[in-house]
Amino acid sequence: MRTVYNAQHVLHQGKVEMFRGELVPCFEVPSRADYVLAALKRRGLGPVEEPREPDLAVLARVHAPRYLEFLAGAWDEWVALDPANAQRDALPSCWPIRSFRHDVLPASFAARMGLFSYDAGTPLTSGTWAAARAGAGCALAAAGHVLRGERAAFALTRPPGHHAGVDFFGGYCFLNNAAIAAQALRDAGVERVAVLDIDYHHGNGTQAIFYERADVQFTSLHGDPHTEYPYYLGYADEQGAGAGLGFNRNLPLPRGTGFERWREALREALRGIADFRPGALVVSLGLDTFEGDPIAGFRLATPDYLRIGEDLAGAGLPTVFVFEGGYAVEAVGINAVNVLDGFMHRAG
Ligand code: 6XA
Ligand code: ZN
Repeated sequence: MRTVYNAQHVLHQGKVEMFRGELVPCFEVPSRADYVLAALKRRGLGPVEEPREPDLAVLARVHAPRYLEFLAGAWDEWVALDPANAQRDALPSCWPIRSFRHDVLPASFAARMGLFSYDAGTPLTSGTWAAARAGAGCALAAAGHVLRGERAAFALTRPPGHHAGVDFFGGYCFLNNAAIAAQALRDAGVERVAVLDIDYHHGNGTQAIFYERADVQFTSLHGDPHTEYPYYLGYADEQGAGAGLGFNRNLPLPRGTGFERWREALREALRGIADFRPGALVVSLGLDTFEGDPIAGFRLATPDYLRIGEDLAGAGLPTVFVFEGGYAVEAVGINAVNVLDGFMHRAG
């Protein structure tokens, strides 16, 4: 399997995030991708290539132009407020929730940070835009390989993407790489695209992007939002709206869930995907379902990831894998490659 690697990921290196009333070191660190790359090479999974920069117009197929403009200029604005900010991450601290206006674009940088985000755990840094933009290019290039007939391709990039919506960042995500890949497949003529999100956390951004559409089906297996981040979306009764009714499926599982039960949910998800008869599958590949993950609560073990890859290959679909969460950094590399290896074994 071909990997499209974002060598610019390292430009996004947050210092701190808000966690339980304190600013703590970021969990979403560059070494996550480094461990995956090392494991890929060690196990000879296939060629690794770097993509070209994507056009902004392609990103605007998913994201709002005013949001992309904000991201592109945010760091310079932050430093213009105070030159000492060059040493600090930018974090939002004020949000326009119910009863506030969202149509006005305030002049204040702090106000726009809040308008375009939903948590204080997602630092914006000097290299965030460059890293995120190049990462979206990886997702697009991986989709391109699949469109040209490859059975599967892997977009190895960070920051992750599945929490990012049309016009907001959060959950360590800025550009929704999986959604950008799915939209690219649609735009190239694939009539129905399935997105399957197996990260521990519900992919609220991806769900919201496609919620009213019948051409992109979204299915997610994740920690029950009653207790798990992102809390406010990811419940089983969210089935899509308007033309999209029936094309969104959430399978929340309780904290503590082990592989046997998780795999039953995966197979249930795959049955729903088969019924949709998609032309391609995009997998949001989070590895924070691992028993050793420091910020999640499922109990999957390293060999289980081989089985996941096999089950995914059983869908028989051209598949784009997009790297998402996973913070037990050393294991993330092995577990990610186990999924891809299991997939290729079964795919033959
Ligand atoms: C709250 C936890 C963010 C979860 C990020 C993640 N700071 N999403 O792994 O998939
Ligand atoms: Zn996650």
